[in-house]
Amino acid sequence: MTGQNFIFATRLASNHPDAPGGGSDSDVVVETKPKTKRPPLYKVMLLNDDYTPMEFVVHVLERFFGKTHGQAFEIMLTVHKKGLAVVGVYSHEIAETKVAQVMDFARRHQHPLQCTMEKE
Ligand code: TYC
Repeated sequence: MTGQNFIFATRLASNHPDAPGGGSDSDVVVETKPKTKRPPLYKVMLLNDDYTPMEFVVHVLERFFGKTHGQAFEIMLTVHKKGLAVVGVYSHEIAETKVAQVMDFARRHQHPLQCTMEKE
């Protein structure tokens, strides 16, 4: 983050800064944080299991995460071998939507596939 922001605080009275010639040696410099904060991002992850077919996971990655077939196959294999993989990073609302879409799609097809999110 570039630059610090400062405000000048002062006692209210004859030395009020809004008054002409306001401010005095009693003014205090207060450091504040710049208030433009980026919103937090969330990792969306797929978890491995023993039952969900590989081709179903590949389809999920293409359909909900915009992966090409090659990318989807690679990510699916990573999940299969390592237990989980991050499949995308999104705002809280988008991540929640992705998780809900995948969980609903898996449930409707009676696969135990799990999708979770975690603050980055
Ligand atoms: N382990 C599954 C199988 O052998 C494949 C699989 C991959 C399941 C990724 C879930 O998130 C997953 N059929």
